Amino acid sequence: MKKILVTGALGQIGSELVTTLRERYGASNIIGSDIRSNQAEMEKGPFEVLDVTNADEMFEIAKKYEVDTIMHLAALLSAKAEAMPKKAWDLNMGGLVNGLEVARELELQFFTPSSIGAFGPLTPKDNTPQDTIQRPTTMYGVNKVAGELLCDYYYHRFGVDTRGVRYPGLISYLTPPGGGTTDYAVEIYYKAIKNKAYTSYIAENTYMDMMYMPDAVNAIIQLMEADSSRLEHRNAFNISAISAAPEDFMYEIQKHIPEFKMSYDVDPIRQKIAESWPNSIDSSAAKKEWDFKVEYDIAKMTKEMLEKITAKEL
Ligand code: NAD
Ligand code: AKB
Repeated sequence: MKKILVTGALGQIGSELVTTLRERYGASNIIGSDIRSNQAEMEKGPFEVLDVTNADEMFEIAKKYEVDTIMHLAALLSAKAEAMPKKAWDLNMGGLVNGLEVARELELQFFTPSSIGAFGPLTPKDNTPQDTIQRPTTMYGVNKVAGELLCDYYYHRFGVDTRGVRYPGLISYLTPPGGGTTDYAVEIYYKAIKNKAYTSYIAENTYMDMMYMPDAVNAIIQLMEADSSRLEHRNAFNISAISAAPEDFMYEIQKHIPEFKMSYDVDPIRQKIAESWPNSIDSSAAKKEWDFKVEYDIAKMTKEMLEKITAKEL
């Protein structure tokens, strides 16, 4: 039976990952943790207030619960990291190295996500290969490339079973996104329902990879349960479900809300980040090495997002 410590568990991914893990492995075997607390979450299973930049605290909690795995999610996302680069470095790199050290000392399996943000303007933009040029121009991207290399290093140097994916922009209705460039693809659904209109801060014809949260959570489980001997890459697997620009979301939403209108008021900072990322990435290494697959395309996701948000807002 698995025993897993999840950091950053109250965030967009963690809040859904913890629920799925508790269903799969038993509530008492999943220890949620975050720098903040949440009474409702604390009542559903073990939960600890943990600042990942505190190495001793992370070690003590992992030891106390005798976990065999850390899923490390605590981080600052791209737009916030660009606004607070030094804080991003301290959290994104400091938290990661602390997690890897705990995994090394206690011989734990370790998962952490990288991002399409690990690519940059020199990376091939279409069908971006698994192994390619990575010269990101954002602090978030610098953190993600360094993190991918650090996870590889801990595997090769110390034998820590590190695994990870490069997530695209994730779309979900349960917990709002934490300050990224792809957040528009979540906001658009809320505004479509509330105002029948959305002003996009990302320009028309700007393509980025996206994925619906249930597929993103399943990918973690698929990868962590995969046969280790099949994994040639281990960390930073490209995974994607959808390549879309703002107008693609508009067309899909209009199938359900015909009066929905879209306008543009481009934010130069997030637009520049978006333009430095790929249009679409190639997930073939993940498919080959651990049978990565998704269930949701943009049409199926849009239908469910609109239904779930409508039910939630009632
Ligand atoms: P999020 O911003 O929604 O959640 C991050 C959580 O970390 C928050 O609950 C926050 O309270 C917590 N946190 C902040 N500082 C902390 C600290 N010092 N100690 C402990 N917890 C702290 O982020 P997310 O979207 O859930 O992302 C999780 C991971 O997935 C990150 O590494 C992110 O880069 C990566 N990722 C996310 C996406 C996406 O679209 N959501 C895409 C690619 C990669
Ligand atoms: C962000 O926009 O920062 C994230 C990501 C793709 O890493 N959603």
